Amino acid sequence: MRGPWLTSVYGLVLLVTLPLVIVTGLLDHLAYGPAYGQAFPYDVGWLRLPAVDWPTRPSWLFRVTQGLHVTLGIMLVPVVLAKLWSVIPKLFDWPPARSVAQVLERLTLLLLVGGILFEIATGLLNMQYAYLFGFDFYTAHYFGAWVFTAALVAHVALKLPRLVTALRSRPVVRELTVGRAGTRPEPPDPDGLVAAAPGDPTMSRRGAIALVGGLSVLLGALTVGQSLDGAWRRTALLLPRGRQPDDGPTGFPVNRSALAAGIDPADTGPAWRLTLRAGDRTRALDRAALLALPQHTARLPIACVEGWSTLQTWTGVRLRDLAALVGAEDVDAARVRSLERAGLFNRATLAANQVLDPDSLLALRVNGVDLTPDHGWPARVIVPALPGVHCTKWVASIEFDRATA
Ligand SMILES: Nc1nc2c(c(=O)[nH]1)N[C@H]1C(S)=C(S)[C@@H](COP(=O)(O)O)O[C@H]1N2
Ligand SMILES: [Mo]
Repeated sequence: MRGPWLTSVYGLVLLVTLPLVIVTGLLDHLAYGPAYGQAFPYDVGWLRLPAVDWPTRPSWLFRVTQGLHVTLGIMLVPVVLAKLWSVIPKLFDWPPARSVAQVLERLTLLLLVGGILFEIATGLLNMQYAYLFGFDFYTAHYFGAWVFTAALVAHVALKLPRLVTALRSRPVVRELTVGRAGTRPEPPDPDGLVAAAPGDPTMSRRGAIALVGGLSVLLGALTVGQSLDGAWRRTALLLPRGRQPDDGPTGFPVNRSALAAGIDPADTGPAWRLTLRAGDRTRALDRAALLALPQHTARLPIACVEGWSTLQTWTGVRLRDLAALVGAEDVDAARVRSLERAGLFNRATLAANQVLDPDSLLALRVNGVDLTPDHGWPARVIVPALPGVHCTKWVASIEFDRATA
């Protein structure tokens, strides 16, 4: 079966879909940017993306970019493996260095293959929250993506003519009518992908394509549930983190429980105060005082950078109203801090547009009931289109920077 045509079919699928994975990945990095004051991701030096504030509209923006990135990325794993299998003779080309051109080509292959395997590994581990090696997966994934993308561009430039020739050599529609019995080797090719002495076919080419396509669809079907609400969520068998913990108004995924975050119930009881600060102005409000302020309700997603997302109805005080309480109508940024002491996500910086959106809330209630401890009681941030990781739970204080200060 192996040969330039089959390799080119897998290659074409990747050529069309990988740019979408790359672009959504870059957008996700922009949304979860180093600019926003969390432990992750690290500053990436000259690979920094242009400083634009992540928009708040449409509110499903990050849910879609992150969902596409993760779901497509998982679905492409069988295609990548099949493509690697189809070029196995190339990977073990011997002697390894015949000419400068060949050495350069092999170097791009090393970066290409190493790059995509690294991206798959860091992506999948991150989704399972397996922060195993004590380094920041997001930043590693980001650097790996640039290495891979550069190698991909070089590879496409080198191989595109060959891909076109190979695809023209056997019209896809005709090839799909050929069963196992009629399967013949492709003619010998300069890359040596076709076996010198092929055995009898054990499978047709259309069978190989159907197998890979079927696996891809199966993986997708076991993944998309984490981006859907209701009963669909239960189909996300591969991503247990994104599944429904239980039914009822607060039965949606929890990133970090109050227990895991070390939240002391004594700190979230009647003694809890929200501290607002802008310059030398300070206000402290308890939950009753917050509930006495104008309440606003918005239906907004939480979309976790690890892949799952969910749409819920949040009620609380507008962040811009809180800014106004300390005279920071002209807010430039807000620095939110949690009661949580040691966690990586115990603080976040919100840009001006993210504070000023009329749906940006310090939520006190969700789906008509009080927040539960795990969802951030007594108060948590929720901002349209903002990655879940910046929607700080168990908020202790918000400090507003003023534009004119
Ligand atoms: N203080 C604090 N806030 C936090 C987190 C955290 O670990 N600590 N996790 C964040 C992440 S990564 C996500 S996806 C959302 C999840 O909100 P939920 O647990 O209410 O669904 O909370 C965010 N807020
Ligand atoms: Mo998250």
